[in-house]
Amino acid sequence: MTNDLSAGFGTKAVHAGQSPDPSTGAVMTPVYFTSTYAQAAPGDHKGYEYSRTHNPTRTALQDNIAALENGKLGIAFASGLAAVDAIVRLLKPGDELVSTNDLYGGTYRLFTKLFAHYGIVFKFVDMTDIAQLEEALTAKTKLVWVETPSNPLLHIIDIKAVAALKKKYDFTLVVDNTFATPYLQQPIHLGADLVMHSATKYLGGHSDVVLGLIVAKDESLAKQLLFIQNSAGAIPGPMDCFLVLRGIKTLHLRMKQHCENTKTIAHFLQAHPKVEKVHWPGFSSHRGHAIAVEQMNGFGGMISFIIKGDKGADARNFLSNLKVFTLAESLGGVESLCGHPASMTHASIPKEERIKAGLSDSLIRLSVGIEDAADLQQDIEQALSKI
Ligand code: P1T
Repeated sequence: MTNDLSAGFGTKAVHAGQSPDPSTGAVMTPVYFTSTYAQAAPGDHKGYEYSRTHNPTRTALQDNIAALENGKLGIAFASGLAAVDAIVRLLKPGDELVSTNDLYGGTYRLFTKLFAHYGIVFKFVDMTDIAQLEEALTAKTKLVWVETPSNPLLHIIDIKAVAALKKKYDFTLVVDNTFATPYLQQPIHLGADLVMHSATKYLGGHSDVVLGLIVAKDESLAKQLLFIQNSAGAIPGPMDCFLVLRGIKTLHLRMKQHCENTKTIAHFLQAHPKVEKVHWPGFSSHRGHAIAVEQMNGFGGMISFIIKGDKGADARNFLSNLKVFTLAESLGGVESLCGHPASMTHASIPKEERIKAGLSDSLIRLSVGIEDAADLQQDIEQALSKI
């Protein structure tokens, strides 16, 4: 079964793109460790010539994510940032890309420190206010980049409202769906042209692989991206593709637990006397709550928050005192992680820009895992008690 759109999410997660190996009956997709494929006569092959262009393990993963995101084609890359890089290569000097102003620091760095040198113009706007987005759009805008929920402030952008602007302006809408995953949010249904993932996070799910994915809604964009994938060559190896395929088989189960645990922790933090502000789209007081209810099937596994009166020192102490949460970059694994965006994942954004976007030195980010929520809560309580 490759792309049976009538099947439920869990069924597609387990089976899409995969069927027992015809030569042996192996139920799990083999890891094809080969760089090349025998040809019977020049040009007479079975659809596989060279592994930069095609590899059967990668094909299975690409078909699987295309089915989950309801797109035409999946295209896999060596990392999430390699996937971002491939998308920006669709542009030419003079073209403009308008992006959300709260986004992963590495994406910001790639835009402003690498691609800006090639004459592509980047604008960062607060898209929680669609009027601000429309103000930034011009005839030169070729791409609109939406990260929702955003990293690390959990802003929610109305994908349908952004897509509605395509009637008036001619741009390709990209949604970085890393925080939500297709289990919680399906951007193509909401009007996106491309969906991008750091599969390193929830899709892989076990913090053991780095990989990026794109799903294209239509054939023409898919072809251009396949050309870039083959020409620039930033492909993942077959073992990495296998690990993500295996991770995705439990995505729906893991996401349910991430959402449930995160709800418990968010409410616990919100009620704690030492906590000033909690960012989590599940609160009815969250600015994007109504949109999240509309466009997501749950509020995800990420929280960011600030300790009362903190200038940054308390955040650092708190993070060093956690025992069950591991202080580390990344997110989306079964284990809980914590981080300090200002000095870790978003350190590449100049301080002035960070502060302008609301990302202060006191912000703490949690990736809530699937351990027992009571243990996670106790861990946070003991770390806060030392402040
Ligand atoms: O790390 P990589 O697989 O290259 O993916 C980059 C990326 C893209 N988009 C989003 C929303 C991301 O969160 C990331 C990577 N983020 C982290 C490593 C982090 O800790 O936030």
